[in-house]
Amino acid sequence: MDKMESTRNKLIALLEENKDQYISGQKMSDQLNISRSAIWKHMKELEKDGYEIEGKSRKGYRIISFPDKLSENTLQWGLRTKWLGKTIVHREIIDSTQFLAHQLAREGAAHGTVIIADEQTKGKGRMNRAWHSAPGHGIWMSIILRPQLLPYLATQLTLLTATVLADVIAEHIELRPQIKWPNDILINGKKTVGILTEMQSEQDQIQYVVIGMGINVNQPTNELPNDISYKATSLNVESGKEWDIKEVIQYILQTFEKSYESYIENGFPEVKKKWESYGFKIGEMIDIKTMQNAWRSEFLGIAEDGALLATDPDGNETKLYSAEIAWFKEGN
Ligand code: BT5
Repeated sequence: MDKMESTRNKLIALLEENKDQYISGQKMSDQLNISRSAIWKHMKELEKDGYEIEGKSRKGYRIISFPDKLSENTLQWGLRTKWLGKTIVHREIIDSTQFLAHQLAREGAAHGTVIIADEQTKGKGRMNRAWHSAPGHGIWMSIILRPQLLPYLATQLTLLTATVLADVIAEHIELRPQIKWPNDILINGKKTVGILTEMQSEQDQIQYVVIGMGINVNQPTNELPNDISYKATSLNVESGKEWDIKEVIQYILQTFEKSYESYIENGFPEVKKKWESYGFKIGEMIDIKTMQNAWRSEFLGIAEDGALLATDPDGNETKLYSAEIAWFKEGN
């Protein structure tokens, strides 16, 4: 955090502490050790960010409301993480947060840098599929990580991310998420979250990983595009509530940081266990579709490297790295 930002955060803290009364420009200037004109400039910046601040001559300043809208400031305010999101880049509109994340990572952005947009015009899924990113109603976010891992282990980060988002949905939103291998989270059978992990690596070393996550939060039913409305849903539709997007993002970042640290320290087994508690259950029947084939198999678990364990069409045990999977439903 640079000096400007930390002064601004202190200023917001001071206004928050004094929110029921006026605090004089002089008092703020004494406490923050900056001039009164610097205070005034910060106030103007905060107003631009959507903070509503009342200024009265001879009384001072009073904060009336915090902005709903996302910005680097509002996202960082109250964020309880050590390293994740210490740098947040927020855009109202962007092509894809993945593109900017790659660019910033190539330019040396730190481990834990977060890119967030209110709207994406070219949100992307896997294999160049489109990801619909409604303005202001979802979380469209990419995280840059620089893990000291062998490149083949990066898929574990997708599964880790899925467990983090499932935890957030279960604990904070109080809905029952199901993870569909490898990267979807469903609620009541409909997709609410998509995860896209991309990586730049050398043979035995990851340079960086970008984990993109798209979460449908506040879309009402009629705002999900027609072509996917039968298979997609949002937290709003499922819970009947509107969610504070900023709060959900902070909760995600806090949960992610904890789970990531524990994964780096203890390895994949914990993630695997958690994943299996939200994902397919061992022994369940699943439908598998690959480029060449479609068949039904028993779900045998996930391998240490994150691959899906199933039987192939001939009944032999196999590891799958890329396939479309669905729960087998009676009558399908
Ligand atoms: C994914 O791909 O599910 C990964 C989506 C990742 C999106 C995030 S948003 C932040 C970051 N920036 C980006 O540009 N991307 C990441 P995949 O498994 O390929 O699923 C894509 C399919 O999901 C599409 O073909 C649609 O059928 C469906 N879909 C598209 N938009 C959706 C939405 N908003 N909600 C639910 N399903 C959607």
